[in-house]
Amino acid sequence: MVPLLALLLITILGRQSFAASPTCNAQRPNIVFIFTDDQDLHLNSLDYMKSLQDLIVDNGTTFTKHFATVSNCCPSRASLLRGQHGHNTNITHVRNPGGNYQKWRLMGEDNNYLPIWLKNAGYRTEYIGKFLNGYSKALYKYSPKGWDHMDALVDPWVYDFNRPVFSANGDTPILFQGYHQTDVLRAKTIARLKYLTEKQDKPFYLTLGTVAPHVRTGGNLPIAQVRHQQDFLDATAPRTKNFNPSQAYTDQKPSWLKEFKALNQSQLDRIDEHYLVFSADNGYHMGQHRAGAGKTLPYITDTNVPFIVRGPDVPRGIISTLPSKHLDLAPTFLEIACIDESEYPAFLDGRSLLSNWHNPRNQTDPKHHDIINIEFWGGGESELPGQSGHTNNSYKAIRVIGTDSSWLYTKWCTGDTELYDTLNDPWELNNLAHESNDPDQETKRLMQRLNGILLVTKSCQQDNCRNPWTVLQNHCKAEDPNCPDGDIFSNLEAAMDIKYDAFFQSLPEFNFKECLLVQVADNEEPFLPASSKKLGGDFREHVDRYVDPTTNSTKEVPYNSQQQGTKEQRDVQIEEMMKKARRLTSEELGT
Ligand SMILES: *[C@@H]1O[C@H](CO)[C@@H](O)[C@H](O)[C@H]1NC(C)=O
Ligand SMILES: *[C@@H]1O[C@H](CO)[C@@H](O)[C@H](O)[C@H]1NC(C)=O
Ligand SMILES: *[C@@H]1O[C@H](CO)[C@@H](O)[C@H](O)[C@H]1NC(C)=O
Ligand SMILES: *[C@@H]1O[C@H](CO)[C@@H](O)[C@H](O)[C@H]1NC(C)=O
Ligand SMILES: *[C@@H]1O[C@H](CO)[C@@H](O)[C@H](O)[C@H]1NC(C)=O
Ligand SMILES: CC(=O)N[C@H]1CO[C@H](CO)[C@@H](O)[C@@H]1O
Repeated sequence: MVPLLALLLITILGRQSFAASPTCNAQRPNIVFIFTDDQDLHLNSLDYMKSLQDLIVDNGTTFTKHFATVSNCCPSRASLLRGQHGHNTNITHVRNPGGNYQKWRLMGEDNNYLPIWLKNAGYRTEYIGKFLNGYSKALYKYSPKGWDHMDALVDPWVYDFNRPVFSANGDTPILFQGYHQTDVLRAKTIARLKYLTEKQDKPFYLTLGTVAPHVRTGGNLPIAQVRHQQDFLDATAPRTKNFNPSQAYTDQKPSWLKEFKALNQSQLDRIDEHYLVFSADNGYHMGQHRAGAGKTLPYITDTNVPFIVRGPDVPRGIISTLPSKHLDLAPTFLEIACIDESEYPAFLDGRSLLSNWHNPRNQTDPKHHDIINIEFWGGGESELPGQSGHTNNSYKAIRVIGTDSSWLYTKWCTGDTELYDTLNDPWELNNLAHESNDPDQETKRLMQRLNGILLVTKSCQQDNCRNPWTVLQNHCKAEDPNCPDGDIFSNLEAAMDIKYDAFFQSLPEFNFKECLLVQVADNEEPFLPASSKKLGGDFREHVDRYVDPTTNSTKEVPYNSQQQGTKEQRDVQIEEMMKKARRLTSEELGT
């Protein structure tokens, strides 16, 4: 129920002529963006996807260090669509009060986001599949803004693979009887691609958002198409080094995670069944750190997602370790669309990745470290029956990604601290900040630097997100006229110089005041610089308490009587599917 935006594939098809800004190539490529829901990078699910391997991986560049900065569906998608951190969109969860489609609308974030920017630049914008959580039978008339064509799955049926309900452009929702949701998504996408490439001249941006391999409502296992149910019967969830680890490791974990009991045989069987059912499209964490199944945690399985780009001038068959994050995609698409930088929205926190895509082998200076801010507010969840979620799951984390050193540092709302040396401990087992590991002076000095950077990134806006070291440098100068010039703070290694011990020691240690379900500025002091306390508030309406509209259906929408997705249905086109489709009645909608 709490989906993590996961597999991302961007394939840039042909090029089409179109008026463009003078600084840019007039041939503007089409952009096709495919993302699945809750797919892992580290549990090998991509190995089972042959078409993906043949069509995209072998013919594109795979980026192995791409991150979702909030490991949860709605915040992650909002962040991608606005090019901003979750702390600036304030869409911080999948449901009220943290956020969902209704909060997104009420804050007016839908008046200024990616499809609108691309449309203004002359692109045709289309979207098929799952949009933001809470686009529901009560809200379907408020079709997401900015799309020339929007065909969205409607709640509460989004996770019912055997009961596909879509609303096209805000029209009465349609039930596609007799078909599996994934087949309907495929047929719809093919029909739109035909239209876009044959029947109109604009360059286009098309998103396909699948629900697979997400679990069904209530943590029930997803339903694969009938034709795939016998595939991969022998597959089991990989026993990674941090899979169901011993008590000594669990004792080092923070907040609710340290309470996990070792997974017993029936839970392990369930995890393997879950993996098996997923076969072709797989999940997120499964048994790592004893957490049964799900996301919402800061660890590598939950935040580092598959990301592959295929297109003009993107090398084929390459693996790149250049770091990036979802909120960098909006500026990247703006650059592809030849929009002049002076016209970019002021609030973007990300940076364009286009030069990385064109030169994925170009490792920058090995001393250079990329800082990835990871954050979460409110409830963490488990999708393993018998293992419940927990409200104390707010945290602020940074990943420092470098070729010579690499770290994950996390401050939890419970006051717990975690530090992992992710170069030497990639499965994040030895918590160097934990008292049982008796942190030495060097570790403490390192944590003071990481605290300094976290103070900036946890609430950064715009340039401060791109250059957090500069904020520290300016702060140092403001506090101390003798603070040295130069690029002393340009990377972690330079900042480790003992000359700066006093400065880093003088910084307050970041701690949440308490565990809350939402982002409240006063709970997350201090702010560096002080102006970042606005948390994106200049670019959205303020919404505090709000109500999710509901309707009371008096009649149930029928499930397909049999499981769908047979071999024969593999190539059925949308026109054929439409013959059995019908509009939902007002009794079914409750309107
Ligand atoms: C490689 O990266 C460096 C550092 O970012 C940059 O200065 C240089 O222009 C890049 N080279 C190419 C070919 O993109
Ligand atoms: C395993 O643990 C779950 C959750 O605590 C429990 O419901 C189940 O009965 C246990 N199974 C076995 C075989 O002990
Ligand atoms: C959450 O953490 C706070 C602070 O440590 C603690 O007082 C509270 O009991 C915790 N809540 C739950 C439900 O465990
Ligand atoms: C974020 O949203 C919550 C809930 O809607 C609200 O209470 C809080 O004040 C907002 N925070 C900011 C910084 O806008
Ligand atoms: C639906 O039913 C609930 C419970 O009876 C009621 O509180 C609510 O007002 C109803 N909503 C609508 C839109 O009729
Ligand atoms: C879909 C596509 O472009 N496939 C190509 C992938 O790369 C191989 C080898 O270069 C080509 O043979 C395919 O046509």
